[in-house]
Amino acid sequence: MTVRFIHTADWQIGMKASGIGPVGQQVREARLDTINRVLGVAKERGINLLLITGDVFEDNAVDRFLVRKVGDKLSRFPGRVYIIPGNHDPLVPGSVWEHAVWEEASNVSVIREPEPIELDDCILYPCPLEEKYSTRNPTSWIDAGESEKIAIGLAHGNVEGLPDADPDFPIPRDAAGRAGLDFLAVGHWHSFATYPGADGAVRLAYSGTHETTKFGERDSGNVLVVEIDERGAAPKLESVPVGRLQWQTEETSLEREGALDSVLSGLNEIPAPESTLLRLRLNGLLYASDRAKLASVEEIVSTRFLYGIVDGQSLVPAPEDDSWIESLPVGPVREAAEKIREQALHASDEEKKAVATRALIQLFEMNEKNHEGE
Ligand SMILES: [Mn+2]
Repeated sequence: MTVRFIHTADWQIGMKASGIGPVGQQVREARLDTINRVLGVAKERGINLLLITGDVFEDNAVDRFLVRKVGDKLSRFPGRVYIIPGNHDPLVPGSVWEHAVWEEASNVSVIREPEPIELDDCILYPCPLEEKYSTRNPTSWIDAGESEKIAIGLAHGNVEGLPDADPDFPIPRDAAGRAGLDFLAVGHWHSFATYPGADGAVRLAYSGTHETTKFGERDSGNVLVVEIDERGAAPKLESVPVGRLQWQTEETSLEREGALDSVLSGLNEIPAPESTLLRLRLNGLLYASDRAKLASVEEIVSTRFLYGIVDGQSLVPAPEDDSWIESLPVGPVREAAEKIREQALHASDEEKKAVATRALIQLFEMNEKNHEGE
């Protein structure tokens, strides 16, 4: 009998989303709203099993109203929900899992013991976490080899071999095969990622977070729809986008005069600016004739998008473009400009160059403003 379920994780409800000013509130709300989209995918496809593999909440101190809201949403799901606590919201005294809503939501099970749970057509092998950090493999207790039903593990941790990852709750890449599982659903890593076994079948995967949490997070904002036809069959996986916000990083190197024109037209091609957080990085050379356009780019980025920031700190004034300095009246301002230009071009380290570059731009802008209306 075919088993179908939704695998999701790392909702991190209550995430601070600091560093993006007042938009942080909208980012927090999106994480909550996108739960509806997750449940919508299940509804559209007639799926009545939802497996949540950890870090539903940012931490155990989040506002209890948020816990109530999440519990309420899940209680209205017309199917079964199984949740394992993750390292952000581990099962400790005073945790979010002590909230009354989890008792009230009769279709929702917060799993508190690493013990098999037998359902009609499959067996779950859950690995709830009870601490923030550990070097133990949370799946090591699972022995599903003798199971006649489809065996599904739920775990939270770092699959071995992740880039830049500490050995925190390490999960071997072949953990599913070792444990005799048909599929091991894993949380913690925010990107969708699959780990094919020697036979090519994917029995271990991260669904990734339902809603992207920050700039630079690849392939997040999805849920995973999993279908397993029978015990031993290769699971069929489909990553379905559900995220509402796009976190986009664009990087452009300005190499010639007028290069900002293509940056401006590129901004016009971004499809949903009202739901996009944009980080535009500019480097290369800035020509005097492009300074006004840079101001336009900055204005558009900061007003058109949900959130936008232009990082032009590493722009260098084009070296041949110093006629404005020569046009300054002879005196201390011009001498200063010449000294700063020297620093911007030839300082011994990059940080000094960057500081001088910014100073030169400021001096240039001050000079321009002084001449406005002339
Ligand atoms: Mn985690």
